[in-house]
Amino acid sequence: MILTNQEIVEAVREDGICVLGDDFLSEEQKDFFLLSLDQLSKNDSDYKFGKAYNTGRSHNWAGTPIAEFCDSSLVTGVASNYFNRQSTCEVFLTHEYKNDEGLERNGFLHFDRIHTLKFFIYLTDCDEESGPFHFVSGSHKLGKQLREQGNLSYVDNFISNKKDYDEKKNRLEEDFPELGYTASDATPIIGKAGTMFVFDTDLFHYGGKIANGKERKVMRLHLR
Ligand SMILES: O=C(O)CCC(=O)C(=O)O
Ligand SMILES: [Fe+2]
Repeated sequence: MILTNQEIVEAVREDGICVLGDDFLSEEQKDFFLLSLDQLSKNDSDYKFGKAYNTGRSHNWAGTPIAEFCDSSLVTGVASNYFNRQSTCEVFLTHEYKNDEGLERNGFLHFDRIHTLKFFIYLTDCDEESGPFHFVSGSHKLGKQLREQGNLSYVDNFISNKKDYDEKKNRLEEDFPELGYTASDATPIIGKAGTMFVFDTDLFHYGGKIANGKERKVMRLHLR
């Protein structure tokens, strides 16, 4: 299944997401991404599902396979086509292995409060029990409306703005019960290590809720 950047962008515009499959990355790339996460995992992290690291802009990885991937024609081509302007790329690495501290924000069916295009890669095999990413196809159109309505309530004061961000409504079941969406409306993406997909964060989605004894490792690129 070889999709052109144009086809990927069209799918994301239409459905909010495009699943690219599991044969885009070389063994070297996967090994390096995993090793990078394992190195970071020595550091503390305040993430209820395990460990999560925002490693900042991709240039922090200059000269490594991570920067090389960020600069690939796939990532840069899809991003420039989607945004029609320059964008920035941040690299996140996460390891989900805990389910006894309650639900982290990404565990609730939600759209993101900051509009982003994300490249999401499973670095470990992910089955139904390993906290797969779930999504509601096509929901990004409603998600965009809800996000923009929320933004209108922003006030022009930086302290309130920050507070507003923390309190900003983005969870379907808690904040918009009248819409009737529940986590059970969402479809999981199951796949082996290397499985990659691209989504617009206005899409209703959640993930990271692993079963006992299971784990999931992920690399995400945030483009905006
Ligand atoms: O961990 C997941 O599968 C969901 C992550 C998420 O909510 C996001 O990347 O915006
Ligand atoms: Fe999210």
